[in-house]
Amino acid sequence: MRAARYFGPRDFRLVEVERPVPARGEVLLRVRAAGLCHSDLHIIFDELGGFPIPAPLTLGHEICGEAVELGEDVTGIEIGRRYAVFGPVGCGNCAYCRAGRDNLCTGSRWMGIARDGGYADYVAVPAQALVPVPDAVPDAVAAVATDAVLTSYHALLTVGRLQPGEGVAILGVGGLGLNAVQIASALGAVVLAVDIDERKLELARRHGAAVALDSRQLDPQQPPLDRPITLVADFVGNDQTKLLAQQLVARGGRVVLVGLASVGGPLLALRDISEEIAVLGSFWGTRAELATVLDVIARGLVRPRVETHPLEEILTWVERLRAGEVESRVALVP
Ligand code: FEH
Ligand code: ZN
Ligand code: ZN
Repeated sequence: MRAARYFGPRDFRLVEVERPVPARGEVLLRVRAAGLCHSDLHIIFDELGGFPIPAPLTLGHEICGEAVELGEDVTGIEIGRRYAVFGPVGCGNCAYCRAGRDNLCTGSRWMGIARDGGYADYVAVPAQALVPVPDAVPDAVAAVATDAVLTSYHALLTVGRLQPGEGVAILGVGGLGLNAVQIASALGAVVLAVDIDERKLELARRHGAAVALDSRQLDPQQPPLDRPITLVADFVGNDQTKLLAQQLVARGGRVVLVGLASVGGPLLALRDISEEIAVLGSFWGTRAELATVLDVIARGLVRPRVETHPLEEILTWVERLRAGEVESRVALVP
């Protein structure tokens, strides 16, 4: 079968490999779509601050597939049915899994990051990672729901504790940020969208942002909403956006860091302390939240923007995403 594999920094190729055989407790999926994430770029171009990636590795951690073969002891999975894959699949036994925080599982082997992922014709997945896809949700939308929507949902609701009516700033309106704009405005927040790309800012206005501004025209001393910005979610995570987040957030507010553009970076220690700013990390989401996200999408409350392209073109789309030429989320179709 075909697989887009990482062999080491800047060595990412489409190759022929053996089709996987599902081990005990695993399911073989025929991949129907796999979303392209900025984190894949950070892996390919060695920008994760030394985070260990086992090579060779098939990347792709946003997966929708059809169950075609069951490993031993698998029950409750239907051959022929479509499933979304919960990427940070937990062990089910550690304190975090038992507390429903399986995204923090100490024993997880993240799909497409620590074990072979979905940029391939087939992928073997632990059965407990599979979430049925509602009929109303297309393959590519279900794929990106597993990260680009789930991560935004988790960051705003679970970590950010978003409240209806509060002022919320979304920094970076790419794949995740645009979903965050939709989620926050659907939940009654008043949303400021910030980016440097006018096309993305126009999309944000069309998807619920009350105000959408180029960060270079934004004066943090004159926040542009009719209310304090008490929650800021940074989906970029470079030094400039981390600083802007802490300048925008109101006294006593929350900053949620999601993007990985630069490991480390500045913190406004004095302000964070004297004005009790909560700076919070947010990672991916939980399996239970993924089921909720798919339901929210099936009911049309969030409409993720996805464009599909053949798996054969993955190297082209990696370069276009890196060049900032992708407006929505790209999903590769084998
Ligand atoms: C992927 C790899 C490492 C860290 C974070 C991520 C996110 O894209 C998962 O949503
Ligand atoms: Zn990702
Ligand atoms: Zn666990």
